[in-house]
Amino acid sequence: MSEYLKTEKKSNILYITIDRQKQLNAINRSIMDELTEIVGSVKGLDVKAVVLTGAGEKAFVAGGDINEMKDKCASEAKEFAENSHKLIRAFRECPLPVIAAVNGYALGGGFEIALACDFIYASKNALFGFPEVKLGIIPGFGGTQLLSRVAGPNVAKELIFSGRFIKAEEAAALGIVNKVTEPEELIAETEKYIKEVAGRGPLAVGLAKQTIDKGFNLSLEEALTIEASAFSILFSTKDQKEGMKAFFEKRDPEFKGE
Ligand code: CO8
Repeated sequence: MSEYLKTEKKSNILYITIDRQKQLNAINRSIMDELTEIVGSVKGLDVKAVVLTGAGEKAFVAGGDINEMKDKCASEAKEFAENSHKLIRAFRECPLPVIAAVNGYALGGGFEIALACDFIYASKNALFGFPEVKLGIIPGFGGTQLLSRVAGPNVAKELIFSGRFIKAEEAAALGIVNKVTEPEELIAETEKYIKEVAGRGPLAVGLAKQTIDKGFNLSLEEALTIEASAFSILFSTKDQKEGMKAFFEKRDPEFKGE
């Protein structure tokens, strides 16, 4: 494993920490590829959620490694961007909630990685932004599309055209961040949420994620068809029988993910 990625399994959660503090956790190709691989193989790990965070207080991820990008030609840059999109797909296809716990700078590729997660919890000291235009480029790791989908194209344009950084509170007001915490409470607040989800039916949680993501860019009619299909699939699971039985027996359900 890369010296810059740390993983830890703790109380049903897989923590992935990007730890390259001297460069403010800027990510290079090998970190990206490894992250894609780890998120793509969480299925067999017996965890309920994945939390992605950055080491230290200063940064979540201050972007793609500019040093690695600076001499690329156009065709290399295209391949680089397309390769980075694999990470977004891996996050979307992961059957578990993937939560970004953002501390400090989440810039460029760092903002994009956070947006690729299911949602973002951020500490008060978090700063989000797309400074790419200051480098003469645009976000290339899904940022133009992911931010538009989360906050609308007008917000995406305003932030991407200027490269302006926004604080966690402004990001929350724009619907980019789900929760803002004190810096020292970021992980505890994230864990509190995951504990709640861990008691829910895992197949239901996984299918809810898939249904929301798949339906998001379709017409309402097409999206409702996907929902009806996912809804019906769950009625052939033991978890559905257990969940409804437990309701009438006035006890907590014991879901097995079957
Ligand atoms: N890449 C490489 N090195 C970086 C990066 C980065 N993105 N960000 C910071 N560093 C390095 C600095 O060069 C510096 O190194 P050194 O100590 O050797 O000089 C060290 O980290 C500390 O940084 P600063 O001294 O600059 O710290 P400050 O507190 O003064 O400033 C900032 C903090 C404002 C975050 C500043 O470092 C900064 O502006 N960083 C660059 C931010 C940026 O432009 N990010 C976007 C990069 S482009 C991008 O992300 C496109 C993604 C494309 C897909 C990527 C797929 C892999």
